[in-house]
Amino acid sequence: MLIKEIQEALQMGDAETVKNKTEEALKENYTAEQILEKGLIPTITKIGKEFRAGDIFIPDVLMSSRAMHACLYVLKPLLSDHSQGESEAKGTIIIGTVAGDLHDIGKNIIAMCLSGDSYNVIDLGIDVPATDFVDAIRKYKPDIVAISALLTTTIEEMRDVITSIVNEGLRKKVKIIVGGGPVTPDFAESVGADAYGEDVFDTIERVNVLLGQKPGMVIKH
Ligand code: B12
Repeated sequence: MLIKEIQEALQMGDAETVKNKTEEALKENYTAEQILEKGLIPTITKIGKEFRAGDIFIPDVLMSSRAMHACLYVLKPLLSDHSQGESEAKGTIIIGTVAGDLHDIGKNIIAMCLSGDSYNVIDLGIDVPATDFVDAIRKYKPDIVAISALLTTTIEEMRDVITSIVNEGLRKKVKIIVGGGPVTPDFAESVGADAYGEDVFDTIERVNVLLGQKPGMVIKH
């Protein structure tokens, strides 16, 4: 019932209700993972379809996106945060959305869940130029570089990022995983990535395989 209320408020772009209902659901012992998987992701996917069909418009999407962030804000502290120390982390991951692309809902969910799966995640944000990915590899020495893009006009930026990593002699030091709406496994291969992640669960699995780690979402209660 609460999940349905969260979904309805998300659809209406009512951030305050989404936040309150998320808090209520947690008190009712729903897990952060359940709220994400059963409440948020199906609704935002539905909103995407409606946007594509021309049934709703950018302001509606923006309102829902703000409401989604209100929910993620409540859930974040409940997922284990490994950004403060590497001692118990399974590895370090830098993640960002490519230059020219402002979409970050999927990236944020991926970042949060990887953090919940005991990775130290450094989020470079949106509209990240290739040079910033390269600088971040030098600075943070990550095991994995995760690249997001949601537009057919920006997925080619992934190629630029990977080419820059190669040109700077850093390619052998990192594994690269890419994802986002228009990205396909074939595209991922063509740009020289090591893996493609379709959704959050697929991504966690692939990251664990890339680094030879065991899965295990760690949710704090
Ligand atoms: C929300 C949204 C917006 C919001 C973004 C808000 C935000 N803070 O992110 C706003 C309104 C700003 C926006 C703007 C635009 N958008 Co928009 N947007 C969407 C929408 C409706 C939903 C995207 C979303 O968040 N989905 C939910 C999340 C959970 O899914 P996801 O992002 O796909 O992420 C999942 C996977 O892809 C994967 N994943 C994602 N990233 C990564 C990274 C890695 C490393 C891995 C492994 C996996 C992974 O895991 C995630 C979790 O399951 C989509 C429609 C759709 N169906 O996707 C259009 C869509 C992406 N937008 C589109 C367009 C055209 C635009 C605009 C150009 C519109 C305009 N005319 O101005 C601008 C571009 C702005 C820019 N420069 O980036 C088009 C793209 C078409 C195309 N093929 O290129 C879409 C597909 C809508 C459409 N059909 O027309 N948009």
